[in-house]
Amino acid sequence: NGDPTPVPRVAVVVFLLKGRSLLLGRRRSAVGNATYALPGGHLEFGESFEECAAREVKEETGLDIGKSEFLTVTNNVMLEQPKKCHYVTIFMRSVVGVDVEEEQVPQNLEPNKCDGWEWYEWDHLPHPLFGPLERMVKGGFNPFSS
Ligand code: 8DG
Ligand code: MG
Ligand code: MG
Repeated sequence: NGDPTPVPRVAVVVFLLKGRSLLLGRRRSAVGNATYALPGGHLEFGESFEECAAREVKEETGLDIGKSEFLTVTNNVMLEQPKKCHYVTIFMRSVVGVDVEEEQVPQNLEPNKCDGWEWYEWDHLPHPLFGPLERMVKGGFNPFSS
């Protein structure tokens, strides 16, 4: 790619859980285009993981999440994408009805980046999932029992 010095970046993404479902949106991006991914984005200078999680979810879906908790971190080297990138990805969790008020409806606030947000049952996930998420699921990671 044309960037002079590529570096790893930190991303914070959120497993937003509601019953047996989680919130996914299909990406419109040079990274993982047309794959289903969690809400989230880049950690900004000075932010905590929790602050970043709440900010990104709000910006992208309009949902207000109260608390979120750290689940796990993965290293994602994606050199095959149209835009080569490398992310250290922090996975957080918020549960609707516990950390998030019910009755909030997700909105697609960044339609240039996402086709829309929907709740998907864990046992019937859409495909293709975004690579980093696909690898976790195939590896047996379960956000409901972590
Ligand atoms: P920002 O400008 O709002 O900070 O960034 P963004 O436009 O929201 O970035 P993003 O692509 O949604 O997220 C940043 C990176 O996080 C993404 O390019 C790769 C990494 N990432 C994963 N897994 C996931 C995931 O499930 N969802 C999202 N959104 N990003 C993920 O490794
Ligand atoms: Mg974002
Ligand atoms: Mg995002």
